[in-house]
Amino acid sequence: MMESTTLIAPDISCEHCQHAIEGAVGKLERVSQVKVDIRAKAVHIDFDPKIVTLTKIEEVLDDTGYTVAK
Ligand SMILES: [Cu+2]
Repeated sequence: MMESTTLIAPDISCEHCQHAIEGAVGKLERVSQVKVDIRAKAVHIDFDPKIVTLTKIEEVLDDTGYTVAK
């Protein structure tokens, strides 16, 4: 069963950020969709929480340079 979440990463500012995030998070197993909304600084993710945890996704975002706001 897939789950959807929206994370806010305040450092998102342009299409470069969008592509970096969609590339990095999209590579994760059982992430079926990643969509970045540049203006909202938001990342919409559909994922299978049994295979890939939210913590893992946040780690990948952090490693890519986009720390998730809490
Ligand atoms: Cu950018």
